[in-house]
Amino acid sequence: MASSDALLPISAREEDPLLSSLLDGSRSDPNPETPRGRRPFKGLLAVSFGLLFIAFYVALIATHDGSRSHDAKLESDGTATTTSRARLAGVSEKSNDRLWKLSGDRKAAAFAWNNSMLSWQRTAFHFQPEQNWMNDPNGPLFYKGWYHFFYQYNPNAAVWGDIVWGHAVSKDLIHWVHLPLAMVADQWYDANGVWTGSATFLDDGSIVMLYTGSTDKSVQVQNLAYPEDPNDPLLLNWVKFSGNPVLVPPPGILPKDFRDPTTAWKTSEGKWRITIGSKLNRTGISLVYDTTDFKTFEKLDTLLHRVPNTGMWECVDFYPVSMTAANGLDTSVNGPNVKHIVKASMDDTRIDHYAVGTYFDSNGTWIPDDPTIDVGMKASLRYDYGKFYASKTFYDQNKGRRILWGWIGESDSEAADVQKGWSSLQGIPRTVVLDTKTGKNLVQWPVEETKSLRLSNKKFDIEVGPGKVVPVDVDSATQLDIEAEFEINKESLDKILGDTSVAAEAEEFSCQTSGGSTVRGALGPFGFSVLADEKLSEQTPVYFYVAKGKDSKLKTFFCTDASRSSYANDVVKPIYGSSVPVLKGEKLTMRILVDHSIVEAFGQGGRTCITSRVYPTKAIYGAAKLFLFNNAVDATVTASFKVWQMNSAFIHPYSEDAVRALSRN
Ligand code: DQQ
Repeated sequence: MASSDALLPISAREEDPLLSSLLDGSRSDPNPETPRGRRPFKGLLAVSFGLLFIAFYVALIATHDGSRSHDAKLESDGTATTTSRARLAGVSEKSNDRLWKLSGDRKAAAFAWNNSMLSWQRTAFHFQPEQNWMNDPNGPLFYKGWYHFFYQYNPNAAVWGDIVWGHAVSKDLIHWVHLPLAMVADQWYDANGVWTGSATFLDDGSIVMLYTGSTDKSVQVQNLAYPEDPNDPLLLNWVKFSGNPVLVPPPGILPKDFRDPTTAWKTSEGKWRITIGSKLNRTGISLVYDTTDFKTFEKLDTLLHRVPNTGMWECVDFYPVSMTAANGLDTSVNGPNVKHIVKASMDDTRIDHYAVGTYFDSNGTWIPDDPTIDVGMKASLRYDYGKFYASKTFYDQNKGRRILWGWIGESDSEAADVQKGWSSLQGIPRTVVLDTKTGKNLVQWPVEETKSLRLSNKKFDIEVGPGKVVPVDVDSATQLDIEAEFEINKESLDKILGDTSVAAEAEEFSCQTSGGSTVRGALGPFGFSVLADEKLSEQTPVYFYVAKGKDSKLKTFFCTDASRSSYANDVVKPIYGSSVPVLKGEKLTMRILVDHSIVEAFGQGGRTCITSRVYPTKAIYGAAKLFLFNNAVDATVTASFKVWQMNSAFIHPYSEDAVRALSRN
């Protein structure tokens, strides 16, 4: 591979060793692992844990003060205190601020953001609250003609803390009206936060919501809530069950390691079953409970699953996928031609990992099809190779599909978030199905309603020779939907495959560590540079890199390189990506959604997805451009693509008029 700084003029990129080690997922393990096969809940241990548990439960119920003292304790700049608050509370925090301060830029002053730059970062068609902090998606559902979206929300600041449930409704998952907060922290059992939870439809069509409360003593417990008026399609008011909490940490589980109940599914015996993420030492685990009424629960002796050395599992998701059909499955569906997905959000790395496997109804366990890529292992599959965390799916009975929501955090500093007054987005909701062609991975795709935002489009067929950069003539490049097919010219392919002097590189290549889009290989990289200024001094390339392997076969990688996305020094600018399966006869395809500070990229129909947050300082407003590039040394590439300008979504504050306007659409 050669490097070509001349082709794509850029400012030099500095590696951030601290960031690399975090993204890398390499971790040291201070605690000895629970030996394989040892059952931590059994035998003598269980007796002592049992006694401890009774004492703990009595203390938990007896010592709560029944009221909530809840002062906002944010520092004026919202940084250091917030970080430690989240960590102390036992949940994910935002750590970019610390990251850049500890990186090579630590002596430099933070970039001087002005209001015009910060205003541009707000998105036009992604879901976000009017202001302040948002994190995990919660309890998504479709009810009486409305999509409901709940989310972790801080009503008081643009940083994590004081968490309650925000709520919004939509007819199409694109246009939204914000509603009043669904649940606030007004009980001892959620005084330190109304944390993540999920919805279940009971057999009679009524809804129950299970969520984690962080109690007045910061113990993680599970609570039950339900709509006050089932006839209200907007589900405005929620009642918390008088007998809450319905579940407390079981023996052997630490008080801050028990959170995020899933949607329930039916067992063959007709009971409801849920799973809840936790950890035992460094082993990530998913506990399983059966219930008939959501008020009393029976804990299974077995775990849904466990993976050593993966740390705390947050926001576990568990659902069936069809091996044959393209539609989604309701959570309780099981049987032949059904596989089950386990997804866990790794608290240590902030990565959502999933695996495809087999579920056993009889004892509530699940095993991965391929144990070498089990949930949370370094090589395991990810929903998204960029910024995407604490995701949750739901079955949309309206359209017979399963939809995935993911929290897209910021990659800038907390100081900048405080200055702009908001933090975080939700990704465009994606349909998620098993890839029936490979049988090994999921495919994700923006919900079809996204197309309703498409305005004018332009179609292009462009042949790009090695080392060429071509401006793409679109009026404005800040809100785009791009669909493209690439074909490497046959002579180039034959030449490379037949030429033994061309070294194999597929085994060593990785988007993250192989130098990004300026490094020139025989057959790549090629793709688009989005959010680029005229001189390409800022740009975010989204590209394929095709590499020859030792077996002389080609392997394709799909990457996004944010390392030159901004002149600012106080943002994290990673190179993201992974390999992507390309089957015989398939062209290389990509789709990219650009919406101000977010770039979502879908490779090969959504087999590999990459979401990036980028914060250009020059390539904004009218100065944001789109380029096509081919940085390969040997290959000529033909790109056939369409670019749509994207409309802004209607995302309005709560009023009856706004709800009426949305119902008319
Ligand atoms: N966020 C919630 C927790 C969850 C974490 C708190 C994941 O319930 O584990 O805001 O981002």
